[in-house]
Amino acid sequence: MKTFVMIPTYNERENISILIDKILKLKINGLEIVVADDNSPDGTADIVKSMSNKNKNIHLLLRTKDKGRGYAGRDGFVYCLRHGADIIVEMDADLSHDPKYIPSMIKELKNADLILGSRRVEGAEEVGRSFVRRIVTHFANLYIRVVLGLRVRDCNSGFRCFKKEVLERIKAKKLESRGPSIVQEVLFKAHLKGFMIKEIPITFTDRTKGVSKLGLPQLAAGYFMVLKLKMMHILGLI
Ligand SMILES: Nc1nc2c(ncn2[C@@H]2O[C@H](COP(=O)(O)OP(=O)(O)O)[C@@H](O)[C@H]2O)c(=O)[nH]1
Ligand SMILES: [Mg+2]
Repeated sequence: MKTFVMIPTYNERENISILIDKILKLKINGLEIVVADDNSPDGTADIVKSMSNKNKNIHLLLRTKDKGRGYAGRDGFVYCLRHGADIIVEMDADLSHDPKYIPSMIKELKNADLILGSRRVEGAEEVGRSFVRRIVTHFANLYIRVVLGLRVRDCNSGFRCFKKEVLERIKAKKLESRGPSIVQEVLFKAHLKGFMIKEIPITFTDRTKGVSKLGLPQLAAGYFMVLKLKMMHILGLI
């Protein structure tokens, strides 16, 4: 069994090596780590490159065109599938997602096809997030759940563990979100294909180093993408 951990990065030089070391310490069998970096000006890719020179299980996917969290995630998924992944874990680089949950996420794949590290189920916690950010996330979540008809409680979680079949069947290569709405696009398409989705509680800790890339334009594009996904579904295109 090969488990690929796929991490999209943009300007994460203060976080990425700490995260990779934490993941390696888990000693997961058949582990590969793929960092999908959009040629970050802060040199994140150089750090990953030098780590990958010492450890062949660390891969740098350096992207120089079509920047964006969504496109990077899409290419990261495709890379994992092409390199023989059985299980794919997707997570942020900013240490908001603690790798300690990865082994239980993998175990939970016995009971579902897609496991979400969730901030909105019993036992979950959010640490260090501003009130404004919580409110934005709360309403975004409500909107996504209503428009897309999802029963998932945390539709914004980018900490997820997939059986490879999920990414194959939703045609990872054809994912179309440029930005962070890829999170909802993947979730909605997996839901439409009938895959079983399960949430497990996590403690989410807001980043302490580097800055968030989620601004108003990305948020607006995300809301629009959710509507577009709904329209495409109504029209029978997905
Ligand atoms: N490759 C790539 N990664 C990105 C981009 N924007 C954000 N990311 C990564 O996506 C993850 C989540 O981004 P973040 O800025 O923390 O968003 P937030 O958690 O919603 O505030 C982090 O690992 C970022 O480095 C991008 O344009 N390209
Ligand atoms: Mg973050």
